[in-house]
Amino acid sequence: TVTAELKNKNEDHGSLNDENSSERSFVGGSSCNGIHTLAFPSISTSDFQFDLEKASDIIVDSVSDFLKKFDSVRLVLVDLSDKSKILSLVRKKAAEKNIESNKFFTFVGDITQLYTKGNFRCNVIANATNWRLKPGGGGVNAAIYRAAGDSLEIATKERAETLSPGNSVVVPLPSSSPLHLREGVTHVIHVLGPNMNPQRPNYLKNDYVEGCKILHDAYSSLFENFASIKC
Ligand code: AR6
Repeated sequence: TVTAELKNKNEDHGSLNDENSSERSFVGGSSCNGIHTLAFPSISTSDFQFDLEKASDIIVDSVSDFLKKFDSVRLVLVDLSDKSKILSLVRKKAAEKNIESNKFFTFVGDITQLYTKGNFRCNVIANATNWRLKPGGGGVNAAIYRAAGDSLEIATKERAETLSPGNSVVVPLPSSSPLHLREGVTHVIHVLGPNMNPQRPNYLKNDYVEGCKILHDAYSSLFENFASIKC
């Protein structure tokens, strides 16, 4: 899988040089470069405290189901550290299931700097959000709102006021947003996963029957919404 990551990085870097040698701006052109790519964090497994073994099973099953239905897409699970437990669990289980490593792989880095820091192009990113779709809090939600600027909050409010667990909403990023301009991200998909943290709303009190169902629904909704975006 490491090889697949590097290979994909290099391919992206190469195509960037061919196309955009003088300018690193995505405005006015297709940022997906023909490969519709979704980068997503592991939903619910940090602040929402969802079990990592169960979450990794659900990620791999959902990815596998999705890739049976769609061609010419890439799904990329992202986390900040190369010591990420969820990344190693998912890599192992994806290999056991023989999931094609050029269509699904893991990437270590900040999801808000995939292009500028990682030379990796993703036209769509997912956010592990809260039910009010509010900026701030912590984790990836705070990072994405910080990187995208105020226009993400405005664009989000035009699409939805709140989200229920297991659902997602697609938000087109205005081309003036720094996340669009610098990173080539055209859409953010907010996803609300199940919450196992007693300090947060909609706490599931360790009910993993319900929790697993909601996490499964969350990934299905995320991937279906991603597939509905025109590249
Ligand atoms: N880039 C990539 N991955 C990240 C980044 C980043 N910049 N930041 C965190 N992660 P979490 P949740 C990974 O806690 O568990 C928020 O306050 C992180 O290591 O962001 O669904 C919301 O407002 C982990 O693997 O989301 C909600 O209230 C994954 O992203 C609540 O937290 C998800 O961790 C949602 O909690």
